[in-house]
Amino acid sequence: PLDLNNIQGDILGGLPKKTETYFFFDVTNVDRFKANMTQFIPHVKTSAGIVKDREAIKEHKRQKRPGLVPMAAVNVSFSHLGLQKLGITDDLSDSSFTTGQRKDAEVLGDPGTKNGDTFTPAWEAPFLKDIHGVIFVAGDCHASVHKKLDEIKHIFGVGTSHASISEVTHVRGDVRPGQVSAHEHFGFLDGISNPAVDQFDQNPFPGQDSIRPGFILAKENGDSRAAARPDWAKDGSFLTFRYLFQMVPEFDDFLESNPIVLPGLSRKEGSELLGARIVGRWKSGAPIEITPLKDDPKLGADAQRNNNFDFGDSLVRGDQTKCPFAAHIRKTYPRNDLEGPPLNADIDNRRIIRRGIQFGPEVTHQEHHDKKTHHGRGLLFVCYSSSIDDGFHFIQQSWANAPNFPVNAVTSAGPIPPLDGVIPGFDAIIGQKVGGGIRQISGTNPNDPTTNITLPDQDFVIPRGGEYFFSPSISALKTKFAA
Ligand code: N7H
Repeated sequence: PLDLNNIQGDILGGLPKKTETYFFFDVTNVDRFKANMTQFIPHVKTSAGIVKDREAIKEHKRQKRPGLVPMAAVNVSFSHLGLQKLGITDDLSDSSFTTGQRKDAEVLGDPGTKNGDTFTPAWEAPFLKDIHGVIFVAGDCHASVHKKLDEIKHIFGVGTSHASISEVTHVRGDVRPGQVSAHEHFGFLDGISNPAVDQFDQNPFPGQDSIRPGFILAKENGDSRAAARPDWAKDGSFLTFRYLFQMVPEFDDFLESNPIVLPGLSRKEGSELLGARIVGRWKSGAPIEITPLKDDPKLGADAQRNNNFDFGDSLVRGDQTKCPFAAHIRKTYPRNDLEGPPLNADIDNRRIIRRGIQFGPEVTHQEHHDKKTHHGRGLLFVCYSSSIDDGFHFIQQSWANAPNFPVNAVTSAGPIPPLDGVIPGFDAIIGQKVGGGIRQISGTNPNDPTTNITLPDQDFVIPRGGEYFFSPSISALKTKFAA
């Protein structure tokens, strides 16, 4: 069985959170840092701790006590540069991690400038600097998180003459207010579909695929790179962080200006349908594969049903009537398009566990009126997997950015034959055009699946920073990162 006391809590259970602060740091004094780590490690929330916290939250609700359970949970993660700084030279066998995200940004398709061979992504200044690690604190309210973060900063002497780390930058995420608290800024319910991990998620929801732990945790059953990795990497996981800004008024304007015209649909309903077809779910979370033309909020909210679908044999038939091939959830997890016959491809190594949180304010009247973003908002995207090469990096580059995918997808079982005249197009949410070309998607109109719709030049999601990290096990923290 998995040793839940040894695995950081965000990976398998997710830190319970209304707000979360990511504190990016550099190690400035290695010896002092290792000594400080000994004090810090007991603060790190484990997966076993998360299971207990969940029980406490359930009990709180059962007893109908007011407010939230006061809580602040801490995890820590290191970049390749951080490992180097600490003198840890083992190869973790992931080239994206070793390269670092700033250098990977060109391949990911991030906007930026090229000077000779050097590409500089158009990121916020702190993310262009070296970052050694990130300490993140999630909790029920700002006061709980502040208090905890102050304790942690105190341990590392931050801001004093005996500091062992210095702050590079910090970013704060907050779930959205009221009714939309579980929805991301475009308005869609998020956090519905993550894989269940064997030996941790005992009762997967209908339609929720179980994967072996080694697809998320290094050196566990299923990790194809296990043999190449050092012993201490066991039960750690790679954390991909992306600072993603969302152009919400512009996205809304695009939907409002391009309603899908179908008999019986009002203009407003036509716009909502376009949004649903771009994502693959209605704002309520209801999958369009189950309810293609009309939202069904009860279905969207029902965890027993809202993930219980696949795409039938529609890919084989080239039929996008129910869900476009380029819909965000179909691009990033094509389900039986690849896993079903005739390919029967195994894509468990493409699964990631997503743990993001929103940042920034609600859209103001002024922004809505101007159809233009004036205040930064979006998603602090975080995901875990036992390989960034096979997970995030691959999904972004070879699926979301690739207009042909999943048609012509090359899998271990061979390519899918081209479909008559249908090029699926970009993932309109996260697909990046990688230096030119017209951004198009097909299949947005259920009655006319071959018609292309052209997306505006300005992407709806804009990366402004990020890094790749490794979240070591507790025993690795004690033996390799502390003294
Ligand atoms: Fe995505 N969105 O609001 O449109 N995502 N995503 N994502 N995403 C999902 O199923 C969104 C991003 C995945 O298992 C939902 O839980 C936005 C990146 C995967 O069926 C919604 C941003 C990557 C899934 C969004 C963003 C992914 C998924 C449906 C950026 C990886 C699960 C809710 C600002 C490269 C698919 C749900 C499945 C679902 C949105 C980013 C991947 C609503 C706004 C960078 C694997």
